[in-house]
Amino acid sequence: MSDVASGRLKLFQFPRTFAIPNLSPFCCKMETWLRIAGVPYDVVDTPNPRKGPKGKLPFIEDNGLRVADSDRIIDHLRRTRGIDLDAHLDERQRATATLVQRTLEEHYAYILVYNHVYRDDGFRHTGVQFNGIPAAIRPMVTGMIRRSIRKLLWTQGLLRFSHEEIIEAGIRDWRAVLAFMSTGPFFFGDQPSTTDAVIFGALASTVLTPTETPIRAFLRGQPGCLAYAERMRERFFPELHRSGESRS
Ligand SMILES: N[C@@H](CCC(=O)N[C@@H](CS)C(=O)NCC(=O)O)C(=O)O
Repeated sequence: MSDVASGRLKLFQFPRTFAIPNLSPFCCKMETWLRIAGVPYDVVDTPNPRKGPKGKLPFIEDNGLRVADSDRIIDHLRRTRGIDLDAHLDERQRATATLVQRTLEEHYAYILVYNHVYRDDGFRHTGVQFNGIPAAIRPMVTGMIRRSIRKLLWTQGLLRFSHEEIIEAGIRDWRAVLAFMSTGPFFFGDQPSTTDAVIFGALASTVLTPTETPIRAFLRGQPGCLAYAERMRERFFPELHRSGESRS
């Protein structure tokens, strides 16, 4: 049976690395959302974001229709499948969800790129993300990617600050997010919501990967924070939890 006939959704994302769903917070968010919602899907590993409708990952293909951007994909699934992970949230929680998302996706995500890709300390580990590229051209391609990241971070403004200032800004992002986190098991209490997918995306990439930074150390030292990340992984990605036990 063809994929179109079976109606099974395809999720295009970077190949998995480490014992987390994805190094990309947006790909991790998307796959976590699908697991929380119980939507069946097949992963298509795509090291090249240019293949997507918006030149970024993740994107999906649903009955022949390609949709890019994690938020747009969630909207699409809400409309076409009637799934709303946030139906139980009140107005204040919805406002908090937006603020948390903006903090992590529009600010902290750049700090993640800075730590994982721009800095040699991070790239030493995360360079494995590019192992799918033929060895002969890998140094050239990764060099190009890292130069474009440098340009992006300079234009965005982050690189105008010292390393210490960038780290301090990242810790400030997380202090703000954690100030609103319930005692669990999920961000808003008993039921998971889209916010858990957003947070797990950024948190897994920070605390369950080997790139050592003061932000990672700070988060690992916060009561319940590492436990939350591990609980999310265990609950929604049990196959990764088992393989990550000895590594994280
Ligand atoms: N707003 C998008 C952001 C996606 C995004 O920035 N993806 C990054 C990976 S983390 C990407 O594909 N970057 C490649 C590029 O910009 O060339 C979403 O929520 O899906």
